Amino acid sequence: MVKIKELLDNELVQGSYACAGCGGILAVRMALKVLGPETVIVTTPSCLLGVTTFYPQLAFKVPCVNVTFPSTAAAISGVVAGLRRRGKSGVKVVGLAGDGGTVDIGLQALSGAIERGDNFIFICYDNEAYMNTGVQRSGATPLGARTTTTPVGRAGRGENRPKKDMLAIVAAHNVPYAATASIGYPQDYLTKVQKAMEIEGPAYIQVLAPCPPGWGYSSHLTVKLARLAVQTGQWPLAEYERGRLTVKEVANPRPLKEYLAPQARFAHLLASK
Ligand SMILES: Cc1ncc(C[n+]2csc(CCOP(=O)(O)OP(=O)(O)O)c2C)c(N)n1
Ligand code: SF4
Repeated sequence: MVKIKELLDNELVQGSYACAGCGGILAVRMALKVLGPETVIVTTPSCLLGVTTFYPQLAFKVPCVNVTFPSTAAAISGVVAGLRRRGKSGVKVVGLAGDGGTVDIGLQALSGAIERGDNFIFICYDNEAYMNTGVQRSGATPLGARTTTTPVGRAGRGENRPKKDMLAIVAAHNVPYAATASIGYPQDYLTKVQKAMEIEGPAYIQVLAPCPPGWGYSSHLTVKLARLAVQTGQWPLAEYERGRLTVKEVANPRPLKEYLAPQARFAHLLASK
């Protein structure tokens, strides 16, 4: 179990242009406190890339390679091979991508890299839409959510497909380690990052990362919503290890309405007809 007090107190990502209350940047900031300076980041077009790499500034204090959407995990394999060739052991290569760059556009390359058994961690910060380009739905958008491409009106009532089960897709590759996490439960999340670090081979973590403008809520609610998602059963905390899936039980689930009500993307589901 990671002890929060023992984490790095210096920041390895600092001075980004993320919105106030961005769950994605929190997910990355927290993970880097466990990963430490011996890390090479590979990122893809996303809010994360947009807010951390404003030339000539770079918010990361570790090396960071920016690649195209579909090639993230292929580039990860390349960096892993390059480090091996140069005899640099002990450096972890970590892919960071939004849900669009993971469950949709980056899926093929990720599948290949996992299948090859390369030694890397892939962290998907899941804000449940393509936020950087204006809140378009992705394969990770939950059923019923309003996005700019799943509007609410005469033509539809928000997203009409269930969220893609990415953990099951990754687990089907017989990956050594995969997990879901939430930025609302830092100790659980960071313990999972620590476990992923200790794996010699591919590891995947999908962390729920609320987005105030994309979900339509006030920025001070980010952590609360990340907790409510778990407490209402919307976001199970799961781990797939050595072929076994475990899901943390929610003792007394809270009413789903508590999670939905603060978010404009679900307003139509609660509106009286
Ligand atoms: C192949 C390709 N398609 C589309 C784009 C345009 N684009 C850049 S960032 C982005 C959204 C990324 O969404 P996601 O991966 O979910 O990350 P987020 O912005 O939500 O952090 C899109 C569609 C692109 N750069 N490359
Ligand atoms: S739009 Fe959302 S994901 Fe993008 S920087 Fe702002 S809060 Fe973060």
